Amino acid sequence: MIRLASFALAAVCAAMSLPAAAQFAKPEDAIKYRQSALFVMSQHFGRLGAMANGRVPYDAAAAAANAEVVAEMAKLPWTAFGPGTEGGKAKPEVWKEDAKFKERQQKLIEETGKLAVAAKAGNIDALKAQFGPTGASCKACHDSFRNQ
Ligand code: ASC
Repeated sequence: MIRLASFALAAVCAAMSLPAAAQFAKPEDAIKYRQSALFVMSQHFGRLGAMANGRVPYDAAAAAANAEVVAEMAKLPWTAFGPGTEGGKAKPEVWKEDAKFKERQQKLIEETGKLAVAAKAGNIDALKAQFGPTGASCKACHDSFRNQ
């Protein structure tokens, strides 16, 4: 039983350490995956923006739910930028400036995490205060790594 469990654990660890590209059947799948995660993120971020900017009434529960999705989506795209997955709107710099790209990813994950915390606080001022810095972290990465 213990042997089986440790075998299963070893298999999971081996799968996790596979090259990122190996998680996708083909490069187009990786591109579709990262674009999908980013698109879902943008939809939910947009709903938060509508509240933060007063275009729709503030709804604390909806804000918390939307921010939760944003924070989760922010973690996903990065494994889908593996070697051989050039394309979509990604600039070649993605595959040339690894440290900078990773730093931008971390910043987004950090800011969206703060956004989820702020949204859970249940007041619009907390949401407004963190909306701008989060959008800035989207933009900082786009400016360097995405074609318009
Ligand atoms: C959005 C969205 C982005 C970011 C960015 C912020 O709502 O789709 O890509 O915000 O425009 O500057």
